[in-house]
Amino acid sequence: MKIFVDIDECMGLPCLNGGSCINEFGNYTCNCTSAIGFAGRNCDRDQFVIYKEFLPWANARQKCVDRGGDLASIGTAAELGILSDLFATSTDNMWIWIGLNDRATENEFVWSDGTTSVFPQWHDDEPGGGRGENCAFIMSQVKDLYDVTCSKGLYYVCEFK
Ligand SMILES: [Ca+2]
Ligand SMILES: [Ca+2]
Ligand SMILES: [Ca+2]
Repeated sequence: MKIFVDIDECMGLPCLNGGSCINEFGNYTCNCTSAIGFAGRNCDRDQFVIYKEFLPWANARQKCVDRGGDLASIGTAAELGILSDLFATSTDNMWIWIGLNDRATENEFVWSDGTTSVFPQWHDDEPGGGRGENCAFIMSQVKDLYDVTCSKGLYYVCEFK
């Protein structure tokens, strides 16, 4: 007969920034919902990171994927709030790629990471670029969305889970 003894890994407080710890047999999980703006195994990593290099949408997305994330999806008011706080750290009105695009089917906008809800607002008369504009960016000061041609070089924001 073997006896298994579970150690409560949560006793070591592995979840940072206010994340809640769930003890499991020989393991633990951090729920980062209460760690606003943080992600990762231990809620130790920024959920959103803005990269200030000018890249076309597809290249920007690949950079996010290579880093273990994707272009940001903004599916809730909470996520828009976290991004708004990030934007407020700069006085520039930045044009920033997000994951929203209608590259597959005209006017069917989807998030590159599979998120299904769209929280932020399109700017007046957007999206309006038809087949010539299939990628969306967010303008940091107004926090509205615009569609533009995907080959444009813009800043981008990655999201990490
Ligand atoms: Ca998201
Ligand atoms: Ca389009
Ligand atoms: Ca447009």
